[in-house]
Amino acid sequence: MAHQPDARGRGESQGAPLRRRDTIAAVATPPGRGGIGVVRVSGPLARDIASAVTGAVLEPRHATLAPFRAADGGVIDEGIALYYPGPGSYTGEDVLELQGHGGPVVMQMLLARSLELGARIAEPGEFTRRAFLNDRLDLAQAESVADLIDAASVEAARSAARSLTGEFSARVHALVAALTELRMHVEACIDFPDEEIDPADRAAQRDKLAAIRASLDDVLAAAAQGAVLRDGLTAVLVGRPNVGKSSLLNRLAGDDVAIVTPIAGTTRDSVRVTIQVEGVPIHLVDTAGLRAAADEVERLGIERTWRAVRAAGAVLFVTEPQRDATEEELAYLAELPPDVPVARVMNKVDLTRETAGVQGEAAGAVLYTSAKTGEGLDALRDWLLEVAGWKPHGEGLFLARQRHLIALEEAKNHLLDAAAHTQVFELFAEELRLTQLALGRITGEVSADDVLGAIFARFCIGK
Ligand SMILES: Nc1nc2c(ncn2[C@@H]2O[C@H](COP(=O)(O)OP(=O)(O)OP(=O)(O)O)[C@@H](O)[C@H]2O)c(=O)[nH]1
Ligand SMILES: [Mg+2]
Repeated sequence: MAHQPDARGRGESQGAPLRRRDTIAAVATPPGRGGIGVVRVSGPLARDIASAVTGAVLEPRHATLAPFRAADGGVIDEGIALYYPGPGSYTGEDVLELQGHGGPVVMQMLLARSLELGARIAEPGEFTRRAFLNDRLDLAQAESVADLIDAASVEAARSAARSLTGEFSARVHALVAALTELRMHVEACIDFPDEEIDPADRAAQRDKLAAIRASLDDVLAAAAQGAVLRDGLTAVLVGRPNVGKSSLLNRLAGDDVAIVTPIAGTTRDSVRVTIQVEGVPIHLVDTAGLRAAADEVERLGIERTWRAVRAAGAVLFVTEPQRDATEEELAYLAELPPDVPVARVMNKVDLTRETAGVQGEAAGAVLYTSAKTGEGLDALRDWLLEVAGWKPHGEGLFLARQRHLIALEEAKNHLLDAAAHTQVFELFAEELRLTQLALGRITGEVSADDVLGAIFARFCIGK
């Protein structure tokens, strides 16, 4: 066969045997005070550091209460030391965890002690990177470590945990396995003239291809929904002064985030707050009301409004229902970027039952709300979810990243091309190979070093 379908190419581990790594250390718990703080050490010196600090030979994977000592024998802290010999550890190397009292000075002293004993400070994400390089986690799992830590809702955390335990990777691996099988089948046909191929074989190949396409579509749908959970939507509240933008923001956030007064031109700066709607993060931006600015501060504020609008995933254009849209409002509406979904929000419906008609182009969604009574806000939330691309999907989402979606889309396109070329075995086989390569990037079987660097650099230190 021309290509090894499951060839691995993990950057540093490619070809030459793993080079002996140095020992890294970091405070693994967040800065600040807490009941417990953990210093984590990984690498060949972990064992020696353990005995130098605790004065004991630690039994693997047993909690040992011990004094943690400085070089002069003075006690820094008393805590629990845990030693995990490699490869059965998080990183796959020898790992030491010193669980002390979570004060910043204690933690820094313990870290300094580890450095004194030969470790160096870990880079962001380096523990997880080593776990990946030592095959403890694949790339999608490693990314989900960061996503689980950063999860902003229960739903996001659940989806990240599903990726961490390998469910997402298992689905991708199943696709790769099916592709490998189909490729072997197709590549075996390459050397034979067309008339020698059993038509039943061709039919079987087409069936297999169809099955792979269907399950790729499933994975893509679950991943796309997961990406919504991770990234959410940025929605900007825009409109004339005094229409109730800040009041709507406060009501949606359930908190007095922005100042509200009857004075037109209250909000000067953009105010941001993230709310959760069914677990989907919606980043709301309240802005300075649009009008011919009265002073320099307001002018700068309105400039910021337009900047926020240009970066928006959705615009809530707020007006009052008891009057028709003004010329000015219609002009502002016309200035909104054409590709951003806009909802016309008629606020203050509690003041009047007679609502003016909606004017202006592309009426799109029209919502009637009252920031005062809360009327219409459920419909507003529903609209935001719809624009975010959220469909109630139940279980089975993966907290996918854009990187994963791009790879899945690419795989899908190659499968489409494969389907178009089932008659020419060379082309068919080549498209299947490209599909497999795209999928391999998700789990990191084929990843360039710069991609790995970019992924792990976004972790915090100690992870
Ligand atoms: N009755 C009623 N009053 C509202 C409603 N929403 C806002 N208001 C009032 O309208 C006034 C202006 O509200 P804001 O939320 O400050 O309006 P804004 O659009 O943020 O105004 P600027 O910041 O000046 O652009 C305040 O007196 C609010 O109490 C509503 O739904 N019903
Ligand atoms: Mg305001």
